[in-house]
Amino acid sequence: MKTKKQPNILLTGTPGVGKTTLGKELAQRTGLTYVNIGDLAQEGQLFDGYDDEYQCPILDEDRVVDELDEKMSEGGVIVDYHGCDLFPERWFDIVFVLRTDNTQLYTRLEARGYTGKKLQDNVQCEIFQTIYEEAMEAYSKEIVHQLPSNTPEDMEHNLEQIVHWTEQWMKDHN
Ligand code: DAT
Repeated sequence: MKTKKQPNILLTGTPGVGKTTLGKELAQRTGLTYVNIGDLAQEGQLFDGYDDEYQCPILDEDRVVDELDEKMSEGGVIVDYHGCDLFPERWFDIVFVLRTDNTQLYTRLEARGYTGKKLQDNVQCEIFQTIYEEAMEAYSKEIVHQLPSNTPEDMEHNLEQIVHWTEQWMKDHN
């Protein structure tokens, strides 16, 4: 097995919490590669059917994992997805679950065009901390961290924390 020179980071949480904004900026600041699972699936048509209720294609999880596995073993990847138990546990050195207050999240998802059941279910997903619990089940608890993502100050603080963590990881592993 190859030893990685850079860590792999998972950014997860309910849609709208700020994973994409954080992930892209983090990639800029660290030189790590940002991978948005939704975009990757779209590009490779890694889908397996269509969900009528949520009006979105269903991810073919096995093909997504196959597609990324080699890149992940090399290290230096920031993965962004609103779920986390589909990935192999060995992929990630750290997992961040972004969290947003439900009134804030409601406004963000409405602005994105979500309505009705899709809007309500996503806000409920955040209220019930579904993704956080999924992450705590799927990964070693010590590597799972929640980050508040309500304000631009939170965003900047999170960026600084993760950049710092990444630099430290590289010192320790090189
Ligand atoms: P996600 O990738 O989790 O779906 P996003 O990065 O697309 O979320 O962000 C959704 C919207 O919310 C976008 O307009 C940016 C805004 N946003 C994200 N995080 C924020 C924060 N910490 N403070 C203020 N606005 C934020």
